Amino acid sequence: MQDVHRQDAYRLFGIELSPYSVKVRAYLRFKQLPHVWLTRDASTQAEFERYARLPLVPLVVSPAGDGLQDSTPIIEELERRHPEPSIRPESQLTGFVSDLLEEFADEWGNKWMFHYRWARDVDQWSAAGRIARIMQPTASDEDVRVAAERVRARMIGRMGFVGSNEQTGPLIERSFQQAIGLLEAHLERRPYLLGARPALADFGLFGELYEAWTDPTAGALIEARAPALLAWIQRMCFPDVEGPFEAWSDLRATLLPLLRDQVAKLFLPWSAANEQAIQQRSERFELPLDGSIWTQQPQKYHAKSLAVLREKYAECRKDVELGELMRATGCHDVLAARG
Ligand SMILES: N[C@@H](CCC(=O)N[C@@H](CS)C(=O)NCC(=O)O)C(=O)O
Repeated sequence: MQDVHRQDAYRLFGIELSPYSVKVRAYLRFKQLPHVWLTRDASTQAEFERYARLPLVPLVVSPAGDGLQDSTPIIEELERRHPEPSIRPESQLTGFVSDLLEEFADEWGNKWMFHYRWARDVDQWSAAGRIARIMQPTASDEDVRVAAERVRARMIGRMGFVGSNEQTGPLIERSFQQAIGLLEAHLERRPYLLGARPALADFGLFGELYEAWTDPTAGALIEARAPALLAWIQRMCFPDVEGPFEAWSDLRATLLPLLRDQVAKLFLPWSAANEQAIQQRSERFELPLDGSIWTQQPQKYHAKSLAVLREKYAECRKDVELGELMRATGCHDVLAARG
């Protein structure tokens, strides 16, 4: 049994159904950093509030007592404190591709997960029931059912925040199905996205795809169509170094289509339109995407992480091969724009 009072370890406050929480947990496991997983519930709320600036999980409290939030900065800070084994390929090009895919996973991949989880009755009840039970492990079935109904209503009400609605639902589902096909082809040949050891991109995509796999509808799609992806999801629960990162020339054939057909065609145009809507203080934005019209209210958080991604791209601007790849895939313009 884990000693939940241990103060000489990282304390990770999370929820099993939160993609960003399981992303950080997989990272801590990979780094073999001593840590305690704490479900954020009534019993841990007081400690959570002492360290959290935002009411969001995951929260990591270090043994020295500093609180870290937001999965990407959490991982980056822990990488600085504990550099080995590194999750960053030595090549600047693959390193940036990893950053880009992580951002794509956190922001666009989250739409797949959230949409599939809350769009249909069967998935809503599965997730709401699990959340309600985790929050009240000793409650009666009847109390859990009542709590699940509340969770279900609250989460359905939040679908609009990630842009899932009747108009966008079919596009989100097409994007997910295409993405798992592309990832399947890529992961048939290697244990992790960038070779024989996990990179930042693996942790980001794992969070979303692990959660999707636990849900009935998205999980059935993964199981039916993507056995290598499923094996990767299971590997990523306890990731390990199995060998070196691969050269871009080896990754290119099956990773380029993901950058071109998903990151450049869907995610980055959406990012740019979302950013513009925030700047113009619009309540909604619309853009043509994949043959239909995307419409949603702007997502504030995302504009900040897009700015960070652009800074990372600017830092790599001397890498000619990266510039060529970003141009060839159609990613360059949004990444190089001033914002
Ligand atoms: N960008 C943040 C997102 C964190 C986030 O959205 N967390 C969700 C759960 S996945 C949350 O805490 N929602 C409010 C709640 O559960 O009370 C990260 O990467 O950590």
